[in-house]
Amino acid sequence: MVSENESGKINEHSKNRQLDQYRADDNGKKMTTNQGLRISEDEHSLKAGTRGPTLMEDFHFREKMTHFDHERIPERIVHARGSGAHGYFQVYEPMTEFTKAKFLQDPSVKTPVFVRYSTVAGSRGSADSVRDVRGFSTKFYTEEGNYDLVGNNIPVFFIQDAIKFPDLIHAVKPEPHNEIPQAASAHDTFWDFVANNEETAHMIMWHLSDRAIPRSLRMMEGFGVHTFRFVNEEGVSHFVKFHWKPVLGVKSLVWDEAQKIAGKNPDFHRQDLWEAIDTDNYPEFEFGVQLIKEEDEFNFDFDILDPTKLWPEEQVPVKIIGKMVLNQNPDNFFAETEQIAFHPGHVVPGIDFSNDPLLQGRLFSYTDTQLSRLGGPNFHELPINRPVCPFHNNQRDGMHRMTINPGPVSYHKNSLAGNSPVPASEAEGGYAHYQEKVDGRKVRQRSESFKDHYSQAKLFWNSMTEVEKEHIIAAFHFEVGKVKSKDVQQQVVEMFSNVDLELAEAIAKGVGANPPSNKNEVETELTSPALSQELMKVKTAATRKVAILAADGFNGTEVNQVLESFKAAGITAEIVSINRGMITSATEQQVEVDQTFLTADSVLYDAVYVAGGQESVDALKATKNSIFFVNEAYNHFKAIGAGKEGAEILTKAGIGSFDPNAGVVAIADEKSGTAFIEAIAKHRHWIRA
Ligand code: HDD
Repeated sequence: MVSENESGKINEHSKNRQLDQYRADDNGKKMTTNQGLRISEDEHSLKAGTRGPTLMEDFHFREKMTHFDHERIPERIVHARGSGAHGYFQVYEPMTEFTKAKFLQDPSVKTPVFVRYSTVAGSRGSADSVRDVRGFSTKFYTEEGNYDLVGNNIPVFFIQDAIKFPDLIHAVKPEPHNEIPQAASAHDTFWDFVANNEETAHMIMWHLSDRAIPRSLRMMEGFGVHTFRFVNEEGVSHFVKFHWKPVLGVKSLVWDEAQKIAGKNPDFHRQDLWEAIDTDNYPEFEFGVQLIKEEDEFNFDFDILDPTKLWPEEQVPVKIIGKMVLNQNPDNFFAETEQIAFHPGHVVPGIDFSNDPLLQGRLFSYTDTQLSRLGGPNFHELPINRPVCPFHNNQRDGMHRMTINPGPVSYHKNSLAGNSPVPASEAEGGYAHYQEKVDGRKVRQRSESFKDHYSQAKLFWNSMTEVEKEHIIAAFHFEVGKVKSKDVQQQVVEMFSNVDLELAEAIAKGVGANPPSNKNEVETELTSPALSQELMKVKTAATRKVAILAADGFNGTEVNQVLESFKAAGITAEIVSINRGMITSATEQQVEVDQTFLTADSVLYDAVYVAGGQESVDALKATKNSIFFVNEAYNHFKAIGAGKEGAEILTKAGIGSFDPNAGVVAIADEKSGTAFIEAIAKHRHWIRA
């Protein structure tokens, strides 16, 4: 069993059918050892007498214990914390003009995919909502082999050359002497690295922006980061950058909320992804490409091979070419999400590399890391990693080999097996590297064209709205404020004065450093509105989660009406009350409480609605928790709705008056329900600030 389908026809179900061959259903079965021997007793080890020593011959105990002792594998050196899902990808129109990649030709074909999202710095068990870059890796199981797009939710990177990657990661990971702090960049070694490696400037602007604290894995963009190549049947190449655009728009948490979520629900993003798929609210991402003709390579004021640079969308538009739908949760976290092995070098004909020195280094690192993580060279045979098309070569043996290759021949060329397996011609789908002409001396140097580290950092800064700028400054205050070394703090201030003097002065003020002495601020008024998530048009309340605060005596008619309008808008709601169990409305309608003020918290919801009904409001008013709940949601700029009597709780929570423009909506009739949903769709109401 090497492949799912020797005929090469792949559809949306191909991977699932292949995985079916490996799925084991233990339900209703008798327990056995791994050798298939039925076990009669699983709670007592074999002893010499009931109070005597355990015997060596207890093979069942030994097998069970040995397996348990070896259940862990090394976590990923980066991106250890991750969550995955199955789905499919479909192209909108044939991309024949640009690439011969088969999965980008036929709009009727659904190519199976597995996506793994991740944070970078934290350990496997760290919290989801930390400030960090998010990994966004997609494995396309195509008829021509697996294609891996191993990207992030930020379009640029910290460094320009892969040789610096170990240094970057050593600096950001917990400090080695005391293993502090977990999953955080707010510490001395990271900021020391930043201040001494100016190429980080642009990425740091993104890292300190709201992009690094996404509301949901379903609400962030994805980027291939590097410049890749598309190559068509005629051998014509275009430079290409890849984009994922979330159908729900790009939304973020606020920092105070993100930190609290890390304690209240460390699995916040993982659970959100799982529940969305479980309730058929399938996450969707449109796939986009930016294309640059080969002859235009040098027509930009940045080097297109430099991974610390993006291609402004206003200059090089994003062409939307397809859509990915994630519609199936994994069956087993370890077997699928943990064992999946991505590699930017897993390409298909029609997709090739550029000379970006970061990408070139990645092409070595990914297979190498799987060898220690997955224990040998046969990790491609693990069910989640197997292509759904056939694979044949002369590679043999090694740890955990599963394929049985009959016959004596395992070498090329040969005559005994008719010289098979035989390399395929290009016409037969054989991968041929793009024949780029390269010419140069062997040097350990960076191109002069990589040396402008500040123009695009400034472009990003210029493109932010006021509130986004405030968040970036606050993030600098937090991150650099946690740095103990005054010297490093001052270096950071000096470095960012190259980006923007006002920004650097603001950083200095907040962290108690001296104003910048360096006045080399880069001069550019350029903006790229596409970089601002606040300016993005997608505004929908679909799949958002609202807390309904209610107790006995709530206004049932009003709550029913609100729930109806929520349903129509695709919003989910939970009743939060003082105790679990049932509560009864003023008109004797019973509803079940989902959460109490102890099990829930406002940070876990997108909006709060305080149900009307005097008795209910009086009961809620008597608990400080409900007041805090509403106050906190308000301070996190979330939509607040309240029935007539609910207004009393708002007043107690320090909210002046109803004001739909500030997202505080009185729920009185159907129209006000619509206003509340619009307020939720706006996501946050910065006007309150
Ligand atoms: Fe990497 C994992 C993304 C630069 C070396 N990387 C990893 C994952 C993502 C990225 C999303 C997690 C994959 C998964 O879910 O299993 N990495 C990036 C991006 C980069 C980048 C977008 C820059 C544009 N990475 C990068 C460099 C190197 C590595 C320069 C080393 C030369 N990355 C690795 C790794 C990992 C990895 C050590 C750890 C686990 C793994 O590969 O499978 O090899």
